[in-house]
Amino acid sequence: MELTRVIVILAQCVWPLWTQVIHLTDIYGTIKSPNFPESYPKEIDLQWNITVPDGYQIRLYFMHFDIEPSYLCEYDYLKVYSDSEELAVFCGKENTDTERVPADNVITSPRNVLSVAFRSDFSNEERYSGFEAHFSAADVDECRDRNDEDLVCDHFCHNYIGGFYCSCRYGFLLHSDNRTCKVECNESMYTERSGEITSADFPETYPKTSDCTYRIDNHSSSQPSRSESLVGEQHLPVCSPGRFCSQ
Ligand SMILES: [Ca+2]
Ligand SMILES: [Ca+2]
Repeated sequence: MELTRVIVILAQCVWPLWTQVIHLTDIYGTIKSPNFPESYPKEIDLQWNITVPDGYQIRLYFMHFDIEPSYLCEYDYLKVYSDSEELAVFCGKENTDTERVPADNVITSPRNVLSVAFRSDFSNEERYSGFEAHFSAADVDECRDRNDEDLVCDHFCHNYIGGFYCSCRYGFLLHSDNRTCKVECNESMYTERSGEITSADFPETYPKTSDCTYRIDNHSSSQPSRSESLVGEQHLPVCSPGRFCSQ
Protein backbone atom coordinates (compact mmCIF):
# COMPACT_ATOMS: atom_id res chain seq x y z
CA MET A 1 0.00 0.00 0.00
CA GLU A 2 1.31 3.43 -0.82
CA LEU A 3 2.56 5.43 2.15
CA THR A 4 0.15 8.30 1.39
CA ARG A 5 -2.84 5.95 1.48
CA VAL A 6 -1.67 4.53 4.81
CA ILE A 7 -1.43 8.02 6.26
CA VAL A 8 -4.89 8.97 4.96
CA ILE A 9 -6.49 5.77 6.28
CA LEU A 10 -4.89 6.35 9.68
CA ALA A 11 -6.13 9.93 9.63
CA GLN A 12 -9.66 8.77 8.80
CA CYS A 13 -9.57 6.41 11.79
CA VAL A 14 -8.65 9.28 14.09
CA TRP A 15 -10.91 11.89 12.45
CA PRO A 16 -13.76 9.98 10.79
CA LEU A 17 -15.27 11.61 7.74
CA TRP A 18 -18.64 13.22 8.08
CA THR A 19 -21.28 10.91 6.64
CA GLN A 20 -24.05 12.40 4.55
CA VAL A 21 -27.21 10.39 5.26
CA ILE A 22 -30.17 10.28 2.87
CA HIS A 23 -33.43 8.88 4.24
CA LEU A 24 -35.74 7.17 1.75
CA THR A 25 -39.24 5.99 2.64
CA ASP A 26 -40.69 5.30 -0.83
CA ILE A 27 -41.63 1.71 -1.64
CA TYR A 28 -39.35 1.77 -4.67
CA GLY A 29 -36.60 3.98 -6.04
CA THR A 30 -33.13 4.32 -7.46
CA ILE A 31 -29.83 5.09 -5.83
CA LYS A 32 -26.70 5.95 -7.73
CA SER A 33 -23.20 7.21 -7.10
CA PRO A 34 -22.69 10.99 -7.36
CA ASN A 35 -22.25 12.16 -10.99
CA PHE A 36 -23.34 8.77 -12.34
CA PRO A 37 -22.61 7.72 -15.10
CA GLU A 38 -19.66 10.06 -14.94
CA SER A 39 -16.86 9.16 -12.54
CA TYR A 40 -17.63 9.66 -8.87
CA PRO A 41 -15.69 12.24 -6.84
CA LYS A 42 -13.06 11.40 -4.26
CA GLU A 43 -13.76 11.43 -0.52
CA ILE A 44 -17.41 10.54 -0.76
CA ASP A 45 -19.08 9.30 2.41
CA LEU A 46 -22.73 8.73 1.64
CA GLN A 47 -25.34 6.52 3.22
CA TRP A 48 -28.88 5.80 2.04
CA ASN A 49 -31.21 4.56 4.77
CA ILE A 50 -34.24 2.91 3.17
CA THR A 51 -37.33 2.18 5.27
CA VAL A 52 -40.53 0.58 3.95
CA PRO A 53 -43.71 -0.20 5.94
CA ASP A 54 -43.85 -3.10 8.42
CA GLY A 55 -44.74 -6.38 6.74
CA TYR A 56 -42.42 -5.67 3.79
CA GLN A 57 -38.79 -6.38 3.11
CA ILE A 58 -36.52 -4.60 0.65
CA ARG A 59 -35.06 -6.05 -2.52
CA LEU A 60 -31.97 -4.33 -3.91
CA TYR A 61 -30.46 -5.06 -7.33
CA PHE A 62 -27.78 -3.38 -9.38
CA MET A 63 -27.98 -2.28 -13.01
CA HIS A 64 -24.39 -1.03 -13.12
CA PHE A 65 -21.35 -1.43 -10.88
CA ASP A 66 -17.83 -0.06 -11.35
CA ILE A 67 -15.96 1.00 -8.22
CA GLU A 68 -12.20 1.25 -7.83
CA PRO A 69 -10.91 -2.25 -7.01
CA SER A 70 -8.63 -2.78 -4.04
CA TYR A 71 -7.63 -5.68 -1.81
CA LEU A 72 -10.64 -6.49 0.44
CA CYS A 73 -12.22 -3.23 -0.80
CA GLU A 74 -10.14 -1.11 1.55
CA TYR A 75 -10.04 1.94 -0.77
CA ASP A 76 -13.52 2.54 -2.21
CA TYR A 77 -16.48 0.32 -1.42
CA LEU A 78 -20.20 -0.09 -1.19
CA LYS A 79 -21.62 -1.81 1.91
CA VAL A 80 -25.15 -3.03 2.46
CA TYR A 81 -26.57 -3.30 5.98
CA SER A 82 -29.85 -4.18 7.57
CA ASP A 83 -30.01 -2.85 11.12
CA SER A 84 -26.47 -3.49 12.30
CA GLU A 85 -26.04 -6.67 10.25
CA GLU A 86 -23.64 -6.34 7.32
CA LEU A 87 -25.13 -8.10 4.29
CA ALA A 88 -22.50 -7.42 1.63
CA VAL A 89 -19.35 -5.45 0.75
CA PHE A 90 -18.61 -4.74 -2.91
CA CYS A 91 -15.91 -3.10 -5.01
CA GLY A 92 -14.29 -3.54 -8.42
CA LYS A 93 -15.90 -4.44 -11.69
CA GLU A 94 -15.82 -8.22 -11.52
CA ASN A 95 -15.43 -10.90 -8.87
CA THR A 96 -11.89 -11.82 -7.80
CA ASP A 97 -10.53 -14.08 -5.06
CA THR A 98 -10.83 -11.32 -2.48
CA GLU A 99 -13.40 -8.86 -3.89
CA ARG A 100 -17.04 -9.25 -4.87
CA VAL A 101 -19.36 -7.33 -7.16
CA PRO A 102 -23.16 -7.52 -6.97
CA ALA A 103 -23.57 -8.85 -10.56
CA ASP A 104 -27.12 -10.19 -10.99
CA ASN A 105 -27.64 -11.00 -7.34
CA VAL A 106 -30.66 -9.56 -5.58
CA ILE A 107 -30.03 -8.56 -1.97
CA THR A 108 -33.07 -9.00 0.26
CA SER A 109 -33.27 -7.37 3.67
CA PRO A 110 -34.45 -9.58 6.55
CA ARG A 111 -36.76 -6.78 7.74
CA ASN A 112 -38.17 -3.50 6.50
CA VAL A 113 -34.94 -1.49 6.73
CA LEU A 114 -31.85 -1.46 4.51
CA SER A 115 -28.83 0.83 4.41
CA VAL A 116 -26.38 1.32 1.57
CA ALA A 117 -23.08 3.05 2.35
CA PHE A 118 -20.73 4.31 -0.36
CA ARG A 119 -17.23 5.50 0.46
CA SER A 120 -14.48 6.70 -1.84
CA ASP A 121 -11.01 7.50 -0.64
CA PHE A 122 -8.83 10.46 -1.55
CA SER A 123 -7.88 9.28 -5.06
CA ASN A 124 -8.91 7.18 -8.01
CA GLU A 125 -6.20 5.52 -10.04
CA GLU A 126 -8.46 5.44 -13.11
CA ARG A 127 -11.90 6.65 -14.08
CA TYR A 128 -14.63 4.59 -12.43
CA SER A 129 -18.25 5.17 -13.33
CA GLY A 130 -19.78 4.14 -9.99
CA PHE A 131 -23.08 2.32 -9.58
CA GLU A 132 -26.78 2.45 -10.18
CA ALA A 133 -29.16 0.29 -8.11
CA HIS A 134 -32.92 -0.09 -7.73
CA PHE A 135 -34.85 -1.06 -4.66
CA SER A 136 -38.44 -2.10 -4.14
CA ALA A 137 -40.60 -3.25 -1.24
CA ALA A 138 -41.72 -6.89 -1.36
CA ASP A 139 -44.33 -8.57 0.79
CA VAL A 140 -43.06 -10.86 3.55
CA ASP A 141 -44.89 -14.18 3.45
CA GLU A 142 -45.10 -14.59 7.22
CA CYS A 143 -46.89 -17.93 6.86
CA ARG A 144 -43.92 -19.37 5.00
CA ASP A 145 -40.97 -17.46 6.45
CA ARG A 146 -41.80 -17.00 10.12
CA ASN A 147 -39.28 -19.02 12.13
CA ASP A 148 -39.96 -17.75 15.62
CA GLU A 149 -42.28 -20.34 17.16
CA ASP A 150 -43.85 -17.77 19.48
CA LEU A 151 -45.03 -15.74 16.51
CA VAL A 152 -46.52 -18.45 14.28
CA CYS A 153 -50.25 -19.05 14.12
CA ASP A 154 -51.58 -21.89 16.27
CA HIS A 155 -53.98 -23.23 13.63
CA PHE A 156 -54.29 -21.41 10.29
CA CYS A 157 -52.11 -18.66 8.78
CA HIS A 158 -53.29 -16.38 5.98
CA ASN A 159 -50.78 -14.22 4.14
CA TYR A 160 -51.71 -10.95 2.43
CA ILE A 161 -49.76 -8.09 0.90
CA GLY A 162 -48.33 -6.10 3.79
CA GLY A 163 -49.31 -8.46 6.61
CA PHE A 164 -50.92 -11.73 7.68
CA TYR A 165 -53.56 -12.96 10.08
CA CYS A 166 -54.36 -16.14 12.01
CA SER A 167 -57.60 -18.03 12.39
CA CYS A 168 -58.69 -21.04 14.45
CA ARG A 169 -60.58 -24.27 13.97
CA TYR A 170 -64.27 -24.42 14.81
CA GLY A 171 -64.81 -24.35 18.57
CA PHE A 172 -61.74 -22.22 19.27
CA LEU A 173 -61.37 -18.49 19.76
CA LEU A 174 -58.46 -16.35 18.67
CA HIS A 175 -56.64 -15.02 21.74
CA SER A 176 -55.99 -11.29 22.01
CA ASP A 177 -52.37 -11.97 20.96
CA ASN A 178 -53.83 -12.73 17.47
CA ARG A 179 -51.75 -15.92 17.31
CA THR A 180 -52.99 -18.35 19.91
CA CYS A 181 -56.17 -20.38 19.56
CA LYS A 182 -58.00 -20.60 22.85
CA VAL A 183 -60.45 -23.34 23.55
CA GLU A 184 -64.02 -22.21 23.99
CA CYS A 185 -65.05 -24.02 27.17
CA ASN A 186 -68.06 -22.89 29.11
CA GLU A 187 -68.18 -23.97 32.74
CA SER A 188 -69.41 -27.53 32.67
CA MET A 189 -71.65 -29.01 35.38
CA TYR A 190 -71.68 -32.78 35.77
CA THR A 191 -74.58 -34.18 37.80
CA GLU A 192 -74.43 -37.79 36.69
CA ARG A 193 -73.37 -40.38 39.25
CA SER A 194 -70.48 -41.41 37.05
CA GLY A 195 -68.87 -40.19 33.86
CA GLU A 196 -65.65 -38.86 32.47
CA ILE A 197 -64.04 -35.50 31.92
CA THR A 198 -61.19 -34.84 29.54
CA SER A 199 -59.02 -31.92 28.56
CA ALA A 200 -60.06 -30.16 25.36
CA ASP A 201 -59.00 -31.96 22.18
CA PHE A 202 -58.22 -35.15 24.15
CA PRO A 203 -56.41 -37.37 23.26
CA GLU A 204 -54.63 -34.74 21.16
CA THR A 205 -52.42 -32.18 22.89
CA TYR A 206 -54.57 -29.79 24.90
CA PRO A 207 -54.63 -26.19 23.66
CA LYS A 208 -52.47 -23.41 25.05
CA THR A 209 -53.99 -20.92 27.48
CA SER A 210 -56.83 -23.30 28.36
CA ASP A 211 -58.82 -22.29 31.42
CA CYS A 212 -61.75 -24.68 31.81
CA THR A 213 -63.77 -25.44 34.91
CA TYR A 214 -65.35 -28.86 35.40
CA ARG A 215 -67.89 -28.86 38.21
CA ILE A 216 -69.14 -32.17 39.60
CA ASP A 217 -72.22 -31.96 41.77
CA ASN A 218 -74.23 -35.01 42.73
CA HIS A 219 -76.41 -33.50 45.48
CA SER A 220 -79.41 -35.09 43.83
CA SER A 221 -77.99 -38.60 44.02
CA SER A 222 -78.77 -41.09 46.79
CA GLN A 223 -75.09 -41.07 47.83
CA PRO A 224 -73.90 -38.77 50.64
CA SER A 225 -73.86 -35.20 49.39
CA ARG A 226 -70.59 -34.02 47.94
CA SER A 227 -69.39 -31.21 45.69
CA GLU A 228 -66.09 -30.83 43.90
CA SER A 229 -64.61 -28.30 41.54
CA LEU A 230 -61.70 -29.08 39.29
CA VAL A 231 -59.94 -26.47 37.24
CA GLY A 232 -57.98 -27.60 34.21
CA GLU A 233 -55.28 -25.19 33.12
CA GLN A 234 -52.23 -25.35 30.92
CA HIS A 235 -50.51 -27.73 33.33
CA LEU A 236 -53.39 -30.22 33.25
CA PRO A 237 -51.73 -33.42 32.00
CA VAL A 238 -53.39 -35.58 29.43
CA CYS A 239 -54.94 -38.56 31.22
CA SER A 240 -56.91 -41.51 30.13
CA PRO A 241 -60.67 -40.89 30.28
CA GLY A 242 -62.22 -41.03 33.74
CA ARG A 243 -58.95 -40.70 35.65
CA PHE A 244 -57.26 -37.73 37.26
CA CYS A 245 -53.51 -37.50 37.03
CA SER A 246 -50.87 -35.43 38.72
CA GLN A 247 -47.60 -34.26 37.24
CA1 LIG B 1 -10.70 5.74 -4.82
CA1 LIG C 1 -47.50 -10.74 4.08
